[in-house]
Amino acid sequence: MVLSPADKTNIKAAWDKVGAHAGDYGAEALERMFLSFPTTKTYFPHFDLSHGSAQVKGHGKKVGDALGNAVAHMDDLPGALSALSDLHAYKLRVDPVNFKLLGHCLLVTLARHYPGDFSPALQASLDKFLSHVTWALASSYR
Ligand code: HNI
Repeated sequence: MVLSPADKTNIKAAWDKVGAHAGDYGAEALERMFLSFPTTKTYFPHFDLSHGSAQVKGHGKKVGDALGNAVAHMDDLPGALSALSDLHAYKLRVDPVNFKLLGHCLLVTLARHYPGDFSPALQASLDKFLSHVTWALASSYR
């Protein structure tokens, strides 16, 4: 499964719209993940996970920025995400099944904020992109 030129155009255009909201949407996706998939909370025992928490907002910004960096390096996601993959695999020891859950919550978040743009084609491109991000993040586990 490769990202086609059309996928790349769709993803770049969507991320341009996200712009300065990346941190907010990252935090919203995290909150959705913690509520819908409560086992994910076990990785954040040191966080205040309540609605509006400054820690979740701060972490949302880190996740949002990492995704922005991934969009900017779509042709080399394993390279762009290798340090993060090492961190999640060796230090944080996050089970990679969880990456899919956050990816799903990111999709829902974008669909909610951009209902007019969120065509089936855009969903498919973003879903592919997030699968590639997930795959790259999981590469240090192999
Ligand atoms: Ni993740 C830290 C990016 C999925 C648990 N994570 C980070 C950091 C980034 C990041 C960036 C900060 C690194 C640093 O400080 O150098 N994480 C991402 C991305 C995804 C992802 C792009 C998927 C799209 N992480 C997940 C998932 C979990 C997860 C699914 C667990 C359910 N991440 C963590 C934990 C930390 C973390 C735990 C450390 C948090 C802290 O500050 O203590």
